[in-house]
Amino acid sequence: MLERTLILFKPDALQRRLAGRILQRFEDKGLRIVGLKLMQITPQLAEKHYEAHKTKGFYPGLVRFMTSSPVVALCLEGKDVIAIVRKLVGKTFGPDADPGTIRGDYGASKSFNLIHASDAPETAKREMELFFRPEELLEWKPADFEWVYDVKDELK
Ligand code: 3AN
Repeated sequence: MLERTLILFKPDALQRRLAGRILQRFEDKGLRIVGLKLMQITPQLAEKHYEAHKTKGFYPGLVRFMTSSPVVALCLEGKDVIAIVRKLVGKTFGPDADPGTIRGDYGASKSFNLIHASDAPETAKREMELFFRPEELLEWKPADFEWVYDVKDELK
């Protein structure tokens, strides 16, 4: 089934001019951009987004980091896109992440880890609603769609 996921290129990704290279990886995989924007996250939005980590020691620093300079918010669509994107992103901490993953190739830090990606359908829905208005997410079909997927078998 086609699903959607929310991705953020964190402030370190933009400060290090890695946005283009990171986006390229998702396009190369055959995933479809359905929403994309540069934005400055407010403390309120960062706090809401990371609500689940409110009691953790790293939470205040995480909110400070996420609001320190602009981020890119990206919504991607594809079959099983949530799991695929998590694999492309890699383990949470740069030093642990495997080579070939985004964090593994570009990240050396535990707190500056370049990118966020939703981890389940419920969180993807919640996060997409936090970062995008419905009209900012577009329905469209890339010209190569039938070559990215064996449509008759995979998207029944
Ligand atoms: P992921 O982003 O891989 O889903 P989570 O959900 O465990 O990781 O953590 C959310 C975010 O909190 C991470 N992306 C990371 O930026 C931050 N974080 C998690 N653990 C730590 C930590 N021990 N120190 C600093 N930041 C952390």
